Amino acid sequence: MTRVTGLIDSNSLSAEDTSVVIIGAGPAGLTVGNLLRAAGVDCVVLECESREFIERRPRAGVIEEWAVRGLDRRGLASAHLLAAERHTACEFRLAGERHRFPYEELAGSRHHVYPQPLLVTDLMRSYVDERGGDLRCGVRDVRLHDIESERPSISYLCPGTGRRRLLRCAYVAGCDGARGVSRAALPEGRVRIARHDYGIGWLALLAEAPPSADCVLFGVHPDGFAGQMPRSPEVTRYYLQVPPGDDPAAWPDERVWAALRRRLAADGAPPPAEGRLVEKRVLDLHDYVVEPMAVGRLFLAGDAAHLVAPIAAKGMNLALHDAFLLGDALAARLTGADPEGAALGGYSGACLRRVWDYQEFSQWLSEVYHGAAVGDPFRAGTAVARLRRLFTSPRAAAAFAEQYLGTAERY
Ligand code: RFL
Repeated sequence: MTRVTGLIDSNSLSAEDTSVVIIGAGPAGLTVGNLLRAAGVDCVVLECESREFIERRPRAGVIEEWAVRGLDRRGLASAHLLAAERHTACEFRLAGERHRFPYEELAGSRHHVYPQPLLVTDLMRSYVDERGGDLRCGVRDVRLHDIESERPSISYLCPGTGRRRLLRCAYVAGCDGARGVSRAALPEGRVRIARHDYGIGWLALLAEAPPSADCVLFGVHPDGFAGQMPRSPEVTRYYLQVPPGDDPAAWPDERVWAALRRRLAADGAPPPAEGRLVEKRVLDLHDYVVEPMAVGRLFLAGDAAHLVAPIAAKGMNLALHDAFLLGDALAARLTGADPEGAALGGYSGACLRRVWDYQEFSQWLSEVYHGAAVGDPFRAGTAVARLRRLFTSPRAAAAFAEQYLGTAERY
């Protein structure tokens, strides 16, 4: 376990030793923490929010089946996750027509409908309550030191005392999401950060209302994209394409529901069921990728390393993929199963193949969703052709299903 080794300098920094410090208790950080604890490796998870807050934060809603299997193989899939509702199809709506896309038949795989707060709660329970993992919530001003040395350290302000504390470790897992400190701690010139801005906004909405269909809906409309993602029988996520930087206040509830009704309208389809809108915020769609995902003893995972706009519902799946590889590689290195750290050495390359594939798919899908609404008749024509190809070419449909479910055999 973590050992307190006493004071190390005149500022009364109390220093402790542990094997791995994990910054961030999202899906990536908690998965890495669980894998380390299961292997008997000591670690500390530092999180700036409270446990209650992160167990309720609404975000993703679906997990690809390979990721559920990955969790299950590592003893991290709860009975609820394994029994969760599965999605086997999605539906595109275009020019008043409904096109159901039965992806399970094509890819042999499904999505599990399991909102991110439930997964985080499961992982938290397993890490803290079952495995006795060390989680420190509410920490402030986390700083990374000496990440290119063999003994990096992390310091932070303790919420209870307001004092700075120091954790010395062998490895650091930077799992602190898009706004964390890990990425910023990478030494200049050692990584490349590739970024893509879509120039498109999405109004992200959560409604206390049942979904109006049993699957995800994608509305392709000249006014802009609209999406409906069932979360539970009581809660539904909606997205509306809006100008980037738009003010959510410009979208009073009546305007939201009118736009959803119009953009999702199709023959014989019921209108969206209305309910209280409990989240309303504008996302400016963008992606980035950090290459490589590791420098010295700092390994990034999840959104800290790459952001993929929620266009194809990929972010949490990528975070889990990274966490499986990183947790397994760190455990192997620290238990002596992989004394040379070969898996850690291959970590970044192994993650990035899936990351870039998902980024490319999101870009491709973005054009399908948004091309009809950019005001350029040429792009509108090619976007609709892209979509129609899915309903006329079995090979194109199969390729789409494989990318949508992430089932390619090798990346
Ligand atoms: P997270 O979940 O952001 O967790 C990072 C954690 O780090 C903490 N933190 C810090 N802790 C200590 N010190 C600091 N300085 C810190 N700074 C931050 C944070 O409080 C947090 O607890 O990152 P992680 O683990 O990499 O997981 C990534 C996923 O959360 C993300 O990719 C998904 O939510 C993306 N996403 C979706 N992904 C899917 O696979 N399917 C979906 O359907 C889907 N829908 C979505 C989404 C993201 C959305 N937002 C955030 C734009 C829908 C939305 C609206």
